[in-house]
This record gives sequence, structure tokens and C-alpha cells, in this order.
Amino acid sequence: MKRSDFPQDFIWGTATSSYQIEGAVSEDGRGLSIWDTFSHTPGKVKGGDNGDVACDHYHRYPEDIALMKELGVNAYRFSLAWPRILPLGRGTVNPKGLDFYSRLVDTLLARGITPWVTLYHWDLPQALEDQGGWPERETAYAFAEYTDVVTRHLGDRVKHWITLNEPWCSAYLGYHIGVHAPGRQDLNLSVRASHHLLLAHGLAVPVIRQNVPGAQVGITLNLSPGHPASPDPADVAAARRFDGFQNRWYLDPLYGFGYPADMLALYSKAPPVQGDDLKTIAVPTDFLGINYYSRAVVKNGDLEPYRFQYVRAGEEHTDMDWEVYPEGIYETLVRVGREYRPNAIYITENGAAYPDVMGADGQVHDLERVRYFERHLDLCARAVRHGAPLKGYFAWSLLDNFEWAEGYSKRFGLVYVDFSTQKRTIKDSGLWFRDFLREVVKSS
Ligand code: JJW
Repeated sequence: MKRSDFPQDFIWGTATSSYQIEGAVSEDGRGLSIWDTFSHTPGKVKGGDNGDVACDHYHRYPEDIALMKELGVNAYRFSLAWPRILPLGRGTVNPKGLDFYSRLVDTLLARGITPWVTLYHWDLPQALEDQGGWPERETAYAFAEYTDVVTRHLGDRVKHWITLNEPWCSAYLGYHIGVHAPGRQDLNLSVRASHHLLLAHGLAVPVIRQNVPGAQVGITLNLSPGHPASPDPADVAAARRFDGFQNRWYLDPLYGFGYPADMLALYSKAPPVQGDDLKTIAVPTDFLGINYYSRAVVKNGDLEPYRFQYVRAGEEHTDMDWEVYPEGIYETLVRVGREYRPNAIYITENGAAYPDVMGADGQVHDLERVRYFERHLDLCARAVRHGAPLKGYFAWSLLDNFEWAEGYSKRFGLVYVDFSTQKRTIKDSGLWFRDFLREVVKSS
């Protein structure tokens, strides 16, 4: 598997998100986000960790861009912290927040790295959560206003825009099971949240197109194939429900099919669809972003209202205890390409956590991660050969960072971060990625 197994114009990048790397949470007028509140609530995040300092990327971004340059990537996916720009979520703009992202974008462009901006990667302004958060329709309108502010400011230089990252996580982990911010636990709230997240996307896309000449716009979903634990029809039906829960609930409305009827039937309260909402959500986009980590194996079970349960499958697992299942990236790319016909697909995240240690030689020999990347990229190349419209790949993540409820205990970086000194060391996987990207296409 070589770089030349992919098209010449393929996009190669690394990805991060604001709360996971920036730190500087009280600097330059930044407002609070739901992750500040959540991570400072005892018992919510492993080890009591929080994003107050994280990778200190707010101050160290020039060094981090230099690392990207060393890796040889041609794109960088990062997110904007909404509460840096609108500290109360809507209304007064904080120019210093915009200035930071403007400097970041200018530094990337000066170094020949294309910025890919995610507008919402989970750090909702706390002020909006205080008014009800994503279960309230107003939050979708606030997102469209925020999108207007930032695209007017950065749209002359940033052409690649991702509205939302993993709305399944925001809705389900944040509002149903409460393991992520804001930590509320109510199925009905999560269904409402999922609709308003999709509505926020649909409202934002035309705003981006209006403000950004030549914009490429999409949304990023975290998709997983769901496989039945046995051929028993009850398990096969459970896998279908998992697919509805994880994948179709988002894909179907985005591609004009409305909410899946089998899933609607599981909810006692339907999502609060008004007027033309489904048309708004199905606005054409330029690409679909897919984050792929693993598959799910499920059987008929008790998880309400979905009535499946996860089964631990396979032999190989990452430090997140997620199965290493490279075939799933191929299955997802080919299936989504055929069934939904997106104009383009980008893998906007793929990667693995392993318990890395800094060796006595000052190096990090993360050979399992190297294998993870090799095997997933091999199957991406196969998906391209079999017609999937895959146009690029972003490794998660550039840096070890704040892995949400797992705190700093899970390391996903191509670059190791010593959180006591902020020293960065490119891991063997980062060196492997650099060498992979350096491979020159030989002419025959
Ligand atoms: C599911 C936990 C039940 C991130 C999940 C928790 C359920 C008690 C990696 N993607 O850091 C999925 N990541 O910010 C976005 N992807 O359920 C980027 N999915 O427990 C990465 C976490 C995740 C999850 C984490």
C-alpha cells in the first residue's frame, strides 16, 4: 500500500478539535462552553481531567503547524470554538476570538496547508445550554447566526467547511446517556437535539454558500457498520435497529429520505419537525465527512428503546476497547457511496488509541498504530478502486489530546505530547505517515 495507490489529487490531512487541544479557556474573552462546565463537574471525566490547558495549542499553534509541515500533509481539519467568537452564543462578537482563527488560517496558508474548518465540534456555549441547548429550536437559529459571523470573517481564505462533527455523539452521548456534555439523560431530549442539530446544518449550508465564493460544504458523521452476533433473525433485526440508530437516522434525512420509519416507530415522541424542515435538512452538499473507528456487533437486547446490546467481538482491540476492524471502513465507504450517492466522501477521522510510552531512546514505538493506519488505508484504496467517491483522508489525530470523558488517558496522536512539559515528539506512526506521504510517484 503506497500513496500512489490513491489519486494524485487526493487530500491528506490530520484532524483536531478546539476543546481537545487549545487550552487558554479564559483568555482573550472566551466564554464558557458546556465542556468547561462538564469537565469541572466532579465524576464526569476520568481522572478529573479538563481542557483548561490541553495541548496549549492556542499559544503553540506555530509549532504545531511546523509539525504538520514535517509530516507533509496538505490539509488540516480543526474546529472553531463557538464561545471564543460569541461568548454568550449569540449577539456580541468577540474580535479577539476571530483574530486567533484568522492568524491560524494565515499561518496554515503561508505553509501551503489547506484549512478545513469544522464549525461545531461539541463545545456549545454554556449560555445557549442554559436556554435549553440542542433540544431547543432556537439553538439551530443561533448556529446559523454564528456561521454567518465566521464565514464573513474567514470565508475569503477558508473554502472547506464542515458544519457539524458527529451529531450522533452530541445528541445521544450528550442528552440521552449523559456521558458527554451537557450530561443530560432523557431519550426525548436526545431525539429533539438530533433534529435541531440537523436543522442547524441545513440552515447553515446556504449561509456558507452566500458568504464564501467557491465554498465546499459538508457535514461529518460517525458511521459504523452493525453486524448481528448470530444469524438468528432476532439478532439480524437488532443489527438493523443499530444501523437505524447510528447511521440511517442521520444519513436518510440528509439525503432527502426523511427520518427512517422503523426508527420513528420506536419513539413515543416524534422529532419536532416543523414546516419545511426536512427540505432544509436535505440541502445539497459538496461532500460527506465520515469518521470511522470500528464496527458494532450486536444482538437482540434491552437497551431502550433500541432493543439491542453490544457484543464484544474480534481478537484485536485498541486502548478504547474498540475492535480493530479495517473491513468496516471499506464496507461503509462502498455502502454510503451506493445508497446515498454523495458527490464526494472524505474520511475526516480515522485512527486509534494505544497506551504509548516514551522510550528510553526518546522515541515512541507505536507499531500497532502504524498497522492500524496501514490496514485502514489499504481498504480505503480498495474502496476507491471499487467506485467509492473517496477524495481524501484525515488521520485522527495530529496530537495526543483531551479525549472527552476519557481525559488525557487515551492517546490518539501521530505526535506524542508530554502534558507536564508540552513537549511534542513525532511517534513512529507519524514518521511512518511522513514516509508514506513522501513516496514519489515513479513514472514508468
Ligand atoms: C461512543 C460511550 C456507554 C472522537 C462513546 C464514547 C458509551 C457507557 C473519538 N471522535 O476524539 C463513541 N470518538 O473528537 C471525535 N469517537 O460511547 C473526536 N467516538 O458508553 C475524537 C465515545 C465515542 C467516540 C469517541
